[in-house]
Order: sequence, then C-alpha cells, then structure tokens
Amino acid sequence: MAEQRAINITWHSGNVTREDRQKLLGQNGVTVWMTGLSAAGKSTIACIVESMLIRRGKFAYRLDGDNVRHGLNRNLGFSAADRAENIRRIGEVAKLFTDAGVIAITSFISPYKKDRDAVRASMKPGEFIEVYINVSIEAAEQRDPKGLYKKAQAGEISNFTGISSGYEAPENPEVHLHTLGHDPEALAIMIENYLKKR
Ligand code: ADX
Repeated sequence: MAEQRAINITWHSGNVTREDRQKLLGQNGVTVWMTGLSAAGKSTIACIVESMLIRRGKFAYRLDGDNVRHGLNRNLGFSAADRAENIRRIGEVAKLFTDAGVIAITSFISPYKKDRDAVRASMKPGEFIEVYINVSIEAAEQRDPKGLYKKAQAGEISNFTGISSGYEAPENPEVHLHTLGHDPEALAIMIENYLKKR
C-alpha cells in the first residue's frame, strides 16, 4: 500500500453535496466490484450489465482490468505488490465515481482479499457490492480466450493467477454467481436483479 507522502494538505469540501448530484441523476452511486479468475467472464458480464443499466436510464460506467492497464495503471505488472497498487488505484477511482452518483462496474481479477477489503473499507456501508464470478480453474483453462493459460502452463507468463499465483475467493460476497451452466446474459440479469432490489 502506498504511503501518504505529502504533508500539510487539507481536505477542501465543495458547495455541491453528493445528495445534490444523486438528485440530479435520479440514482444513488454505488460500486459493483466483480472478482474472479481470468476468463471467468467478468468483462463480458460487466459490458452487459452496463448496457442493461444504460437502457433503463441509469448512468453506469465500466472500469476494466485490461483496459485500465493500458493507461492509468500501465506502469504496473502482476507481482502481489503491483496488483495491490492496481486495486488501490481502481478502488480510489471507483470511489470517485460512486461519490459522483454513478454506478461504477469494475472487472478486475482482484485476487487478494485484503486488497478488496481495503476498497470496501474505504466506502460507506452498502456502497461496495462484491460480486464473485465463480469459475473453476479447469473451466477457465478450457475457455482460455486469450491463450494465456496455455502460455502460463508453458512457463511463458509468470505469476499467472490460478497457475503460478494465488486467488483468494471472497467469503461473504453480496452476490455469488456460478458460471457453470449459465451464459453471461443470465449472470448479468442476476446482478441487475440484485441492484433493482436494493
Ligand atoms: S489484477 O490481479 O491486478 O486484478 P487485472 O484484472 O488488472 O489483474 O488484469 C488481469 C488481466 O491481465 C487478465 O485478464 C489477463 O488478460 C491479463 N494478464 C496478463 N498477465 C497476467 C498474469 N500474470 N496474471 C493474471 N492476468 C494476467
């Protein structure tokens, strides 16, 4: 976790409150945090949830692992420390979106419980919705849409989640989805139903 480097800094509150923004948008900001192995379908499900919400007139915005690593987090790799920093930054970005009144949907492997829990702890109760996309390692290896599991097995990629790096499944996620026997559309509907209920 990066330490606070700057001293003599003071938080400056504005004149517009979060409630003002939420009233303007007609919705409450929230973070839908997906976690699961590579090839679980997180990005695909996130895209579907995002478009479902937009169709219903809800302002949603997707933050995707591979995409964010092209820009904001391009200087990070896949060591435990880099993944922690990846998740910390995304957590901060998701928190800003949530504060803006947006439904932020994140799709990162986020393999370590303590990194996910730190993001949860940084938000208000109920704002962080953890969605576990549960796929077996065998099914993920079988799907392998980017050929990465094959490369990891051949030793061409190091620290690969599920092969040479660990994944800590959430113990108490708000939503636990089993991918076996469900297509991404069905899983996206389950997430949307959870959001409708709350
Ligand atoms: S996280 O662990 O830090 O949360 P993140 O979700 O940002 O990972 O990025 C994961 C994506 O990067 C995977 O879907 C895959 O496409 C790619 N990737 C490349 N190298 C690795 C690796 N060593 N482990 C896991 N994913 C990798």
